[in-house]
Formats: sequence, C-alpha cells, structure tokens
Amino acid sequence: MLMKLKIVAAAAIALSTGMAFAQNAVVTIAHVGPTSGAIAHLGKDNENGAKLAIEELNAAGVTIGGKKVTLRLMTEDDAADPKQGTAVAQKLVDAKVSGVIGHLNSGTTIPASSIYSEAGIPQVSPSATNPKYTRQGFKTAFRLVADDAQLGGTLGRYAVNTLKGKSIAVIDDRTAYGQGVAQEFTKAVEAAGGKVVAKEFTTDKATDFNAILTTIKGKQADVVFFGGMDAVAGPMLRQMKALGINAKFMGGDGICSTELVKLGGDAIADNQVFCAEAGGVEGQAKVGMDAFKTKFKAKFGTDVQVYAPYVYDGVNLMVAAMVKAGSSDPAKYLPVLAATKDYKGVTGNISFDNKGDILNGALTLKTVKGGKLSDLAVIR
Ligand code: ABU
Repeated sequence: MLMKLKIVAAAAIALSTGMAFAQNAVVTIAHVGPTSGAIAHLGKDNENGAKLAIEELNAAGVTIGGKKVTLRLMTEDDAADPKQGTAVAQKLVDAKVSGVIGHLNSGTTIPASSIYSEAGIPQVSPSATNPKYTRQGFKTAFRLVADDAQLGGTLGRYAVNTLKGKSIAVIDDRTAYGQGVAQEFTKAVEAAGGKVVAKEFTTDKATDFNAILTTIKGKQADVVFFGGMDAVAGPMLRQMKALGINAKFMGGDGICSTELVKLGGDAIADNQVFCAEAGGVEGQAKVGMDAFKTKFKAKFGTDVQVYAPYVYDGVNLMVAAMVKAGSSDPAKYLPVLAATKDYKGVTGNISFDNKGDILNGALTLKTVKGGKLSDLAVIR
C-alpha cells in the first residue's frame, strides 16, 4: 500500500513539474517580456521568437551529455514594470530554470540581472540597450544587440550631418531606456555642432503630449527626437500633425517597429520618421533573416515587430552552449556560452566581448515610406 502511494505521489510531482512520464529529461528555458500593457505586442513578438526556437529544437531532437532532452519554455510577463520584473526573476530562480531569455526593457532587465547573477543563471537579453546592463560586472549577463551609446550616437550624428537639423528637440519617457538613449543622442548632436533647443519629458504611460509639443512648436524645432517606445510615439506623431508641427521625428529601436506605422497612421509622412534597430544584417546574411521573417509570419500570422529574431537566436545559442558543455547546469554551460564565437544566427554572427556584449554590433537605420518601415543602411 505504502509503495503504491509513493508511486502515485512521484507521478503527481512529475506531472506538476512537466517531467511527465517521458523518457527524456526536461530542460527548462524561460522567456520574460511584457506580454500585457501598452507594449504587449513587442513582448508577444519576443515570446513567439522563443516559442519557434524551442519547437524547432524539440522537433530536430536535442542531446545533452549523451541524453536526449525535451526543452520546455516557461513564459513570464513582467509588464515592462521594474517591480514585476524582479518578482518574475525571483520566481524563475525558484523554479530553477536553466537559463533566461529576456527581459525586453532595460528598466526590467537591469534590476532582474542582479537576481540571476546571484543565482548563477545565464540571462540573454535580446533587446535591452541601456549600457549599464552589461557594465555591472555580472558574468551571467549577455546582450545580443548594440547599446544606447551606439544608437543615440549614430542617430545624433545623422540628425545634424544628414538631416541637417538646425533646431533639435529631445523628449524622453523617463525610463532607463528612454532617458539613456536621449542623453546619448543629445551628446552626439552637440558634439556634431548641432543645437538642442528643447529638452522635454513624458512617461511611458502618457497619452497627451499637447503641452510639451506646444513648447517645441514655439522653439521652431525641425527635428524631434523621442527616447521611448512605439506605443507612446504613435499618438505623439498624431498630435504633432494636429498641431501643425512638420518636423522630422527620430527615435531608437523602441519606436522602430511595424506597430509604429499602424499607430502613427496617416500622421506619418514619407521620410519623416527615422529610427534604428539595434542590430542588422546585410548582403548574404539577409537571406537567413528574410527566411526567418517568412517562417514567423506563416506560423503566427503576423509580421516580426523588432526583436523576435534576436530571441530566436538567444534560445538557439543558449542550447548550443548546453550541448557543447554536455550539461544544462548553468555553472557548467555558462563559461561555454560566454566563449560563444562566430555563432551563425539569423541576426548575423554572434560573439561576446568580456562584458557579455555582442562584439562588433550593428544597427539598421530605417525610415517609414509608403506606409512601411524601410532600411536605409546597416551601420557598425
Ligand atoms: N531597446 C529598446 C527597448 C528595450 C529597452 O532597452 O528598454
């Protein structure tokens, strides 16, 4: 009787932890992003990148340390909120996940990174661009994209040297990302001899920008830079049009999404908006990216927003490190992950520097034309 009870209890535990009765051991990888709230479309985009990678890996079969494994994706929503981000991070540590892909926002990625670091769990962010993330001395923190210094710097020089902006206004949403990229943009504008005529701020939840836009109109700004996300930038563009502000509109990767084009609608004129994705491929390497985008659309019925391909690469390279290390134990595969060199992803060749940043990261400058985002140049 006791033996029977023990078997039933073991089966219940196995089921509740997802181990089921399969022969394969289960390796759990987590994805975290904001799948609720104003930028849920970006969080879901990233989550779908992770789902696709896990599904393909399981279909192909993964063997780690001589044992066939089943990969399990644990998905969590941080709502782009720093407090929820740390709560979710602790939940993932308690669940003993083997690795984390995320978070999406710098404002959640940075506070969560100390929790993963303490637990020794590798974290690969596909999109957080605030430089601080990889400058805290954590061996567990990796980033697959260029940072805000590169983004803001390139966009600032472009505003002065190419767009010939004479009176530049800067707005940020006071988040770790928005404020950081706006500061880098301002520094670059001033270093290139440009003039910042207004510095305004809003929040990542605001919907009414009339007061700050009226101030900017009064300063006759010919370029408006926004450090923030597409969910705020779209309505801001509509209000700029309503106020008769004909300035160019610039922003970093947070606005460089397919959703921005929908949100801005007919308030966006051709060649009015300039933004940069914090990564990019060109030439032959575009073939892999284009194939990914086609596959993604066929599976999820929606275009890639921005960072799904980076999440897809993050999952794949994390699993490749486990396979090479012969273990999904974070302590064993972390050094292999850190030593990643010339990994061939859909987002290009991935190697990490000694901080965990992508080596030789690119960015793609884009504009909106004919109701679509279109690439202008890949810059390193
Ligand atoms: N990099 C833009 C969106 C994510 C972030 O850094 O907050």
